[in-house]
Amino acid sequence: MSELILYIGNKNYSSWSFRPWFAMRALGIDFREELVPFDTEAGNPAFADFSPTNKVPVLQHGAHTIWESLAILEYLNDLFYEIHVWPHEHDHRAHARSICCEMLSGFSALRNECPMNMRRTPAALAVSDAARKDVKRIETVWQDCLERYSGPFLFGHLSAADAMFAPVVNRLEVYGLTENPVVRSYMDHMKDQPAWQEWEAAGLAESWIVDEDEV
Ligand SMILES: N[C@@H](CCC(=O)N[C@@H](CS)C(=O)NCC(=O)O)C(=O)O
Repeated sequence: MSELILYIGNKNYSSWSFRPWFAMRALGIDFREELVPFDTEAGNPAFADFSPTNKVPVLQHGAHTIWESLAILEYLNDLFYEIHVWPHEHDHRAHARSICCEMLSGFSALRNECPMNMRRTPAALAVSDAARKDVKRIETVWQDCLERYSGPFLFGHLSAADAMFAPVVNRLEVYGLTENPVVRSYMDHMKDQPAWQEWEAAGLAESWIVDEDEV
């Protein structure tokens, strides 16, 4: 099989890159990482060499280019069916896809006001009502999954759903946005994963600063 190459941005800030990277690393899918740092002044011209949208993440597999984090997870699910990137049962899978589409298209107040930032020292941030509403909805979504499928991940075993929400775990943590014990225990479990710790350590070691993501 051709090598899988995952193009990503900075580990400290690139929340969309984190999603497929975390899924691949945590699920044991072999790949080569190509990190292309953001160049905010020049508008990321280097991304044009590999990305049809000038955004990351992008997965290269032989002649195939796959972009958009969710499309990459779907591709991996098709390629490694035995790994179950999505939950095995079709109704669980439908539920997982629903919440991931909600993540992809929603929670814009939270995403805009609280960028993922692995290096940020946790400190409470006063956020808008819209961002608070996003947090409430995420707490409901996670709590429902954790109760229905008995944890410790959203659908029992680690899946694309955990990967799609991984940057939100960082946001809730570093901006002090939740005290919900069920949610906090899920966040702790995610942060304990070796894949999380590998990404976080690399993010902490980076020195690039993206001013607009420093809140
Ligand atoms: N919907 C896309 C979002 C990709 C995205 O916005 N990526 C950011 C990095 S986290 C990016 O490449 N930004 C560069 C830019 O907008 O110039 C996905 O799910 O992959």
